[in-house]
Amino acid sequence: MAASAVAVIALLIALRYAGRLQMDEARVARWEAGFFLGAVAALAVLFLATLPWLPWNSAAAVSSNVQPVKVEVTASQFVFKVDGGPIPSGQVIEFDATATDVNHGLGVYDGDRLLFQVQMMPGYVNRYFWIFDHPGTYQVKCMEFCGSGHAFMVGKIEVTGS
Ligand SMILES: [Cu+2]
Repeated sequence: MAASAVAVIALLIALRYAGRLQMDEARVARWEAGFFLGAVAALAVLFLATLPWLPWNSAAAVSSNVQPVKVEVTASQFVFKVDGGPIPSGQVIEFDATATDVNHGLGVYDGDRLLFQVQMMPGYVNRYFWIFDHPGTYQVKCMEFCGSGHAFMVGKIEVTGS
């Protein structure tokens, strides 16, 4: 209520003085240009400063010359089959994900945190690169509704020390 009253009063004052206000358009244009350049510079600094913390390390893995460890993950109603490994932490892992029957989704979790997900399609191999930052048991959940057992379609990935 008080905020509305203040807004109405501010509006009335603005309308009262609207006609009298002399605007120096050149000055406003300079201020706008300065604000724009400042905002672009601030965003560029922010972007570059936070680049190392991007959650997608797939691009870094692909651009490195390291030979990845291949892991094939095949989904069928309602199981995951993981072939390959051992899967070491700190190394580039290439997940080749496919399905035998219907579309599924490969969602890899570290506890409650979803690390990444990849669509799994019959007749097509989706390739995804990931670097696990610590050893342990990671949970795999289906991310695509695939039938009556979808909610129970879970698996696991064991990641060893590097
Ligand atoms: Cu599913």
